[in-house]
Amino acid sequence: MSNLSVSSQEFRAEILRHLKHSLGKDESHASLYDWRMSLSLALRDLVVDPWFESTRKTYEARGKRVYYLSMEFLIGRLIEDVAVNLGMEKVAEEALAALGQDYGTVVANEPDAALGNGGLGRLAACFMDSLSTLGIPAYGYGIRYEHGLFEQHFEDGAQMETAETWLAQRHAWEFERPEVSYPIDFGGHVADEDGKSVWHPAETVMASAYDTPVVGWLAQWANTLRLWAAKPTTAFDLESFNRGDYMAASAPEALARTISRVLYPDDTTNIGKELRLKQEYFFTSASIQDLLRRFLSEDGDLRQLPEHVAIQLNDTHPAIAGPELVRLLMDEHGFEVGQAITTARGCLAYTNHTLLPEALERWPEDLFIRVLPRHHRIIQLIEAAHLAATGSDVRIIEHGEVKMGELAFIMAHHVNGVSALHSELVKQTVFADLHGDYPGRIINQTNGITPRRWLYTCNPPLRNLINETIGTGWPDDLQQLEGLNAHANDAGFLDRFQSAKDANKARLSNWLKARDGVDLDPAAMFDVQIKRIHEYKRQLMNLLETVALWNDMRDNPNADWTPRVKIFGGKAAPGYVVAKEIIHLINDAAKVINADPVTKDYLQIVYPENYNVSMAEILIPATDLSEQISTAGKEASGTGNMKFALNGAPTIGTLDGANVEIRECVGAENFFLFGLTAAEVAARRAVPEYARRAVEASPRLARVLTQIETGVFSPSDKGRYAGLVQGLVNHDYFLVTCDFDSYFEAQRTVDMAFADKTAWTRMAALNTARVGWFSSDRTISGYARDIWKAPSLIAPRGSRQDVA
Ligand code: 26Q
Repeated sequence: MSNLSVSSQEFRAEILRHLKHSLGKDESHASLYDWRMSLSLALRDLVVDPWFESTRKTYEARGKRVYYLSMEFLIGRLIEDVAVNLGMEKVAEEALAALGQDYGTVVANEPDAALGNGGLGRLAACFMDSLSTLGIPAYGYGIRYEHGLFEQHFEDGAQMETAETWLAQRHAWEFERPEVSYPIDFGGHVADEDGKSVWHPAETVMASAYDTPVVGWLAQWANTLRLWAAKPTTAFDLESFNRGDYMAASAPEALARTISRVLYPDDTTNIGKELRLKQEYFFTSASIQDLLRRFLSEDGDLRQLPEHVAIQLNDTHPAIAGPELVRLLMDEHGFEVGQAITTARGCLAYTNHTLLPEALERWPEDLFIRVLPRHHRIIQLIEAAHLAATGSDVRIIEHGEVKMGELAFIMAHHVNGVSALHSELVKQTVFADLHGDYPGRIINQTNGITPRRWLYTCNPPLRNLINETIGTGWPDDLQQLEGLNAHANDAGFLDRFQSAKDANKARLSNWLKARDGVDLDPAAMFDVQIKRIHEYKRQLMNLLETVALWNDMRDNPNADWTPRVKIFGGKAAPGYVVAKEIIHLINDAAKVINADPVTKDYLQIVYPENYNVSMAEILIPATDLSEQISTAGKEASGTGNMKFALNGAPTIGTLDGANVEIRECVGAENFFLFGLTAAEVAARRAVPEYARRAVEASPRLARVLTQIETGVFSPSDKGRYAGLVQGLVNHDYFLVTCDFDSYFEAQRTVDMAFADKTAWTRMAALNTARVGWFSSDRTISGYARDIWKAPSLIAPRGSRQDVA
């Protein structure tokens, strides 16, 4: 089913056909946008047959479909992704070249689909890729936000946000499905009528489907990402219109459209906003209605639903799926409550992504009743059934709040964490009591990343070297990278490995120069921390170490320093004041340090604006050192950590999240470990004044804090960071002060290691060779086997022909 048979001449004709008939342009008037759209549409055409074929096979098999419900899909760009999966990359490049267009330039014209905040949303995108590559019939369900994650700009070093507008241009990849739409009800009241509870909603909006095909490796299979847009039930209120009140006439439309207007940019604080709850119910209800309609059109007997439907909840954001499914089974299909709950639970599973108490979703009960009165009653029934069945004292509704974590757990047949450590902590902390009530329900599925995007596509130099060294079978069987181990002492191989890294560093340097006018020293170590800005991720500790290093360099300017570029990237939630102060401080410190003639050949800080998926694709292959330095016990998994290791960047990191498993795979000698363990963190918090003591014990740290506090980096506003520093000395919940010395020492070990070029390259290559296990194909196979019981409908990869 691969499209390798399309020649570049034929494909060029297809691009021109779209230019003419879809864009209405001729060659002489075509803009970059026109070329990009024509290329995308020509590629999309090639996905349609595999997509239909997959749908047909799914229908014939009458087996199970997986439904992945997620508020976020952080997709990024799609042109290269689709071209690579179709085996059409070269053909597309040649066809464009024949038309006088540069493939790279056209590809870069595509806006990122930024329908997510960070790790959770990107994980969903990697999972969609793997579900298709593995040939598991699946739908992703989410929201078609009109505005994705905000764009970040710096004004005098401070973060400013502007609205993202990816849909201002036509979206090339989607198919609008006006005929697929469902009413979504809100508010009103529940009446008892003839012994039945009947919901009389106050408002209704329509959920309207937009489908994007997601094609897997070599186009063996394609699934669907179905995103819902909110639309009014009627275009406008004709009565008002006829009265001449045109504003009132369009009120229902405005109201409806706010629901899918914008992605909430918070990723760790539960904001408790009514619109957020409406968004959650909106897309969850549409998805459940859609999958029930599909099931009923094929099978009929709803008691069999769990044999045909596996619903995965990506965190608690779609946790209303439980009560919604129970509601539909009871109110529309005559189930009695116990049977409805059992049937729903047979379908549902829940993935937890955080232990941070402030991130756990809870809704004020009065708000919940106002928006979803029927579901409130159903949750009471679910809670009663749970209490009766287990004798537990864990409630879903407590102290005037509806707790979505407890709801998701109780309604799921399996609950999983996202790394080995995290899953253990889920058992021991947030869900300890429920774990006792339902032993065996909590399992682990360590996260993974798609090697198609995160190695094959984003790192051509390394891809080519790997192909030449171990063959071309690895993109859908990543454990084959182990074959590189045998070359770890081969000087020729290591040379080529280093050349690939150098080429990627040069690419990054050129890109940064063109974008921001920044010059990088290609011989320097590129030390990179890219992720959302959060106190627990400790970008601040990285900055403190940078300042301490700067001090040491100035104290001793003639020593043999290892040149470093400290690269930061990431956005802060707009309302997260401390995170924004940290961004400001990094930029302020960059200004002073980068201008210092004493250290300028050895130390530079770079913080490019507006970090996103596409920037990650340039930064990660160019990285020498991966920063994964969260407070142990706080980062559920991390997935950036896997991307760096795969692209040949050793980690400096704590024993947190999947770092633990990465270190086991690559070997302790190829990982720069530092810091307290999760257990030590918990113990240290009990020590009175632990932060003050740590600062007193570390003159190096004390000096840095004094510099920041007294305005060395903010001369025009000397008190700017007094609060930030006082917060560290007095609270330091994330133990930056306690881990500082250990981190600083580990960084000096890194300096020494980097100075030995051959040994460093070997370490980098061994990272690549040994992290094949972190493919999201492995993760999805685990979900399919342990949770979904969903088979693949394509031939096992060994029995297929390898295509180079
Ligand atoms: C909740 C309520 C209201 C508004 C927003 C939210 C919200 C939105 C997004 C809460 C959390 C998120 C995202 C969380 C997230 O990205 N978690 C990360 O998930 C990754 C994939 O499992 C892990 O690798 C990371 O460790 C984890 O931080």
